[in-house]
Amino acid sequence: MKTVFSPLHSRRNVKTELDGGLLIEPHEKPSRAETILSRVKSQALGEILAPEEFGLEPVKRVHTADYVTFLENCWEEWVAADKRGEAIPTFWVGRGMRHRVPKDIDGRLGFYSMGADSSISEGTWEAARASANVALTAQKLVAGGERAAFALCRPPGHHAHADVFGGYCFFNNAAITAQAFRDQGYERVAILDVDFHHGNGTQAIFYDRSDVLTISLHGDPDLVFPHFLGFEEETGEGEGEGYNLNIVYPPGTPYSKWSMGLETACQRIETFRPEALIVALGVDTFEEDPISFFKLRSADYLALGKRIEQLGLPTVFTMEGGYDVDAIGVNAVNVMQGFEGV
Ligand code: OKP
Ligand code: MG
Ligand code: ZN
Repeated sequence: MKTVFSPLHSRRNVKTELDGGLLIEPHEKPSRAETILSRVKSQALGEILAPEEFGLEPVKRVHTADYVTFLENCWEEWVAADKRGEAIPTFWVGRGMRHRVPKDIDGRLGFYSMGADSSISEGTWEAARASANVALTAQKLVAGGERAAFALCRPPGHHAHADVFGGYCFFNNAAITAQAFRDQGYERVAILDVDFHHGNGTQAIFYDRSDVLTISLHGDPDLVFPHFLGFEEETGEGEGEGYNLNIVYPPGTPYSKWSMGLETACQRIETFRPEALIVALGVDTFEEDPISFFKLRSADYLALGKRIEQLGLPTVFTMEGGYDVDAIGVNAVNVMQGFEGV
């Protein structure tokens, strides 16, 4: 399987993440992507390609133009406003207030975000753009006849809505990939999100559509981020009714239980008969992950890859989360090797 990777991911190297009232070293750090890349090389998974430049057009098929412009200018505006730290939102639209875009950078940061865990500094824009190009290059490979491709995206994407960042995500790479397939004439596309966290952005982007099936398996949002979306009663709306599926698990879930939901997900995908599949691949379901509560083991990722392969679909894997950096390479590449039947 070919891997698409951009060294520009390292342009996202913020020093802070607001967590527990402290500014800690971010969980979503550059070594994550480098560790996965090393494992791709040491396992000789396949060729490693640099991304092509697709411009902003395919990004704006999913994200609003004003949001894209905000991200492009955010850091410069922050610096111009004489702020001394990294750009972190402090204020949000509270209940009873107006959803109106203000001029002030503090107001705009709050308007376009869902949390304060994803500081912005110089280079975040370049890295987010490169991450989308990585996904779009993998999409092009698969549309061109490859059975599957691995988009080694960083930063991740599945928490980003059409005009909202947060959860370490800026551009929704999986959604951009799905929309690219649609725009190239693929009638039905499925997104299977196996990251530990709910793919809230992906769900929201396609919630009223029946052409893109969205499925996410994740930790109960009653207990964990993103807190305000991802419950099982969310099944889609309007045309999209029945085209969103959330499968929620409690703390301590091992692969023996998690894989039952995977089976339900795979059966739903089969009845949907998509022409392409995108797997939003987080490996923060791992037993040692520092911010998650499932109990998957490294060998389970081989089984996961094998089950995905059995769907028999052209498949793009977009990298999402996984924060045990020591294990992230083995676990992510195990999915690819399970898919390839190694
Ligand atoms: C991104 B992805 C932990 C802070 C959690 C949000 C988690 C974002 C996960 N104390 N911040 O889905 O892996
Ligand atoms: Mg998920
Ligand atoms: Zn996650």
